Amino acid sequence: MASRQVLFLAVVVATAIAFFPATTSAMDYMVGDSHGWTLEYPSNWADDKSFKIGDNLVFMFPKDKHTVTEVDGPAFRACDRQGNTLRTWNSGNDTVALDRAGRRWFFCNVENHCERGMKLLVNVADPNAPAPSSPSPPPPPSSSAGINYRA
Ligand SMILES: *[C@@H]1O[C@H](CO)[C@@H](O)[C@H](O)[C@H]1NC(C)=O
Ligand SMILES: [Cu+2]
Repeated sequence: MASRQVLFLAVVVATAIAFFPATTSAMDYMVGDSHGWTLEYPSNWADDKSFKIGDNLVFMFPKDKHTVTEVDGPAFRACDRQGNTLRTWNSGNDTVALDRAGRRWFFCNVENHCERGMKLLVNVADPNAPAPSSPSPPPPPSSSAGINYRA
């Protein structure tokens, strides 16, 4: 009886592992680390990071000096403060949940702060998406390729 319970447990564990492969724990990222979300924000801060669904971005900044403004790609690229704004956070301690896969664009909507480097693009991965397949090799030539039957 005990061994049946052990077997049952083993099946449960194996099933859990099969259904949740390579699930890593969610991360809270302090944007800009010790610089925070300020004019000292290092523009390459995100370069060595891989964001995934479930992670959070925590923006810390002096309230009323900056904003966290989520915009679309064109507004982001142009630092266009009149562009398409999706959402703004301005408490100075703002957690943005990365709750969907894909690109998200943030900048500071104060004066020329975006031009001065307060802009952040994150590319959020879906850890449960199937791994991208490697490019398939070209199909092998069919057996008749190159043969001129009328020769
Ligand atoms: C920021 O907010 C979180 C909860 O939203 C809180 O736990 C934390 O103490 C706050 N940090 C500061 C420095 O205010
Ligand atoms: Cu700013």
